[in-house]
Formats: sequence, C-alpha cells, structure tokens
Amino acid sequence: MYGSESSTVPEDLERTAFRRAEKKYKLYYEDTYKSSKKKRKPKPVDLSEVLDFNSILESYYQNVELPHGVVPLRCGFDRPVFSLENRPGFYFIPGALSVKEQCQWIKESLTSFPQPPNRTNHNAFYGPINDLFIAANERKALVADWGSNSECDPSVSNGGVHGWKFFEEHEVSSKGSTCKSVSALVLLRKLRWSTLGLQFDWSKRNYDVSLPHKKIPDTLCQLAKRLATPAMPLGEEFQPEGAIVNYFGPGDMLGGHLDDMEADWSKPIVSMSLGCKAIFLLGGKHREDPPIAMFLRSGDVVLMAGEARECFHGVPRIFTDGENDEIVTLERQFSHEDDFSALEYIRSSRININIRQVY
Ligand SMILES: O=C(O)CCC(=O)C(=O)O
Repeated sequence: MYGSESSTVPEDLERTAFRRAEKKYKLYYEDTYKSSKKKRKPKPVDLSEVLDFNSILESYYQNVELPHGVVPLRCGFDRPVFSLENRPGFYFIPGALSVKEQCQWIKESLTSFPQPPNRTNHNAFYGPINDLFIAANERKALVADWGSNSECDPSVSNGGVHGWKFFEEHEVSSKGSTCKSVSALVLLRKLRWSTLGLQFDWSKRNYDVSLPHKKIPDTLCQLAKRLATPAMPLGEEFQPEGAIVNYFGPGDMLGGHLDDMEADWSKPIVSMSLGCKAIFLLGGKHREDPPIAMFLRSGDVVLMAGEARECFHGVPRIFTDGENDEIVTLERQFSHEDDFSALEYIRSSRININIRQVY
C-alpha cells in the first residue's frame, strides 16, 4: 500500500482516473535542479480543483454558499462537520484537533507508538527496535551483532546477524570497516508505519491476532470515540481496536487503496492528520471513478464509514518546508528544548493516525 517517488505502477493502471489524478498531484522536481539535490525545486501544480476545507469553514461561518456537493452535517458535534453529496459515509472535520493535541500526538507517534511490541516497517529487517527516537536524538547508530562470528557470513540468511544494538557513533567508528551499522536518524527518517493495538500484517494484508500487542492507549481511544460520533450508528459507541500510523517524508505518497479488512464497515475509520499539509484523493468504488481531491492539514480529521469504506483513496502528495507556511502554527507550540527534534522532524514530514474497530 505504501509507495514513494520511485514506486512503479503497472501500465494499465496509468489509464484509470485515479492513477491520472495521482500523477497530476504527485511531487515532481524541476529538471534544471536534478543535479543538485539541495536546491531541488518542486514543479508547480494546478491546485485549483482541490477542495479546501479551511475556506469552506470560513464560508460556512460567514453564511456564504459552499462549493457544489459539500454539505454541512447537522449532528450536534461540537465543531462543524461536512459531508459530500456523492460520497455517503465520508465526513470531514476541519481543525478537529487543537494545536496542543496535535503536538501531543506528533510526539507520541515518534516516541511511544513505534515501541515494541508495536511493529514498524523496520521489524522485518532489524527485528524490534527500542527507543529509536531517543537514539536518533543522541546520534547513535544501530550496529549488527554477529555473535561469535566477527563479521558477515554471506552463506547464512541475514548474513548471520544475531541482533542489532545501539552504540555511540564514536564507538562504531572504532569497530572498523567490517562493522555493519545504520544511523538512528536515518532509521527515523525511514520510518514508514507503526501499528497499535491489534497488529496489522502487511504481507497477509490482514490483522494477525496471534502477534503480541498492547491495547491502544486510553487517551487515544477516548479521543477516537469522541471524533467518531458523527459517523456512528445511533446509540452505538466506536470501539478502537487497531491503528496504523503512517509517516510521510518529502516525496512519499500513499497509493490508491481500500481499507477492507475490518469486519463491520458501518463503523468508521477515524483518520487524524498531523504535520505537513497533504492532498487526499477520495475516489469511488472503481479506480476508473474520478477522485475528489482535498487538502488535509494538521489537525483535520476524516471519517470513512458505510459506502465510503468501499471507495479508493490515497495521498499522492505532501507539502514540506517552504511549501507549507502553515507549519509555523505548530512551531509556536513546540517551544520546549526537548521538543526540538520532534519539531525538526515534523517540519518536513506528515503523520497520519488512522484508528479502526476491527470486529
Ligand atoms: O494518510 C492519510 O490521510 C490516509 C491514510 C490511509 O488511507 C490508510 O492508512 O489507509
């Protein structure tokens, strides 16, 4: 499901309306800047058709007409909730999270959510990694432990590595050139997902209840229950059982997909956006259906329930650094010295936490 700038797409998929929209919005760089990575400049893209719920919210407050097909929901929620006429079950809550809440969940996403037994994309290669964020701050490196062998044994799977351990960088250099290591900062930047609660197994594209797991933290559960209410069947309460945290760096994208592994599609997926602004594509039940493009900003929450659960969706683009002035709102909240690394990270990243009732 997860893709990047370099992901290859079968040719026939290029012909679908969803793929064409992905190509339209994805990040391309100006050719003239190809040789110098530092100065690479994003190619301008026509954003005139992207729904902007910031301005929709303003129009709503000023009693001005909303764009065609955008309908405010009368549901008694403490903030305006919008639905889309031709995508039943889809709800958009602009600015649902306060700046303080956004900072809290950014920090949790970097510190506690990737902690074992929660799994991350790094598990497959390195096994469980403890305290990656702390190690990245301390500029440590993860070093292969070869056991009694002093170096790599190509005849054994994984080169005979017994495990991986963090070391100070000066200790790594003293181990010599045969030492296999990777900097914690690089691993943090390459963090693509972590899973909370019931663990999602990407290779099987399903939940693996046999994998060890902790419950989703109670504060996140309570928040998800509250945010889910506009999309919940009357008198029922959302039960958060699993969550996927997606981490996006510059150029990363999430290809069009369905989230169809949960038993009851009448229950929403509660999806929270943090950090850099993104474009979200909400397609129809077929990839041939032209998707609706909309901006997702830090603090926005999207709910997908019922028929919307059958709609292809994805994130073709995030806007980082100079392309995203709005990040300054978060910068003010991250004033404490301890928060500096999280701030550095989020200036050029986006985090999405999507919470699911699995059964
Ligand atoms: O990043 C987002 O906003 C969407 C995430 C998503 O679609 C997913 O994880 O299935």
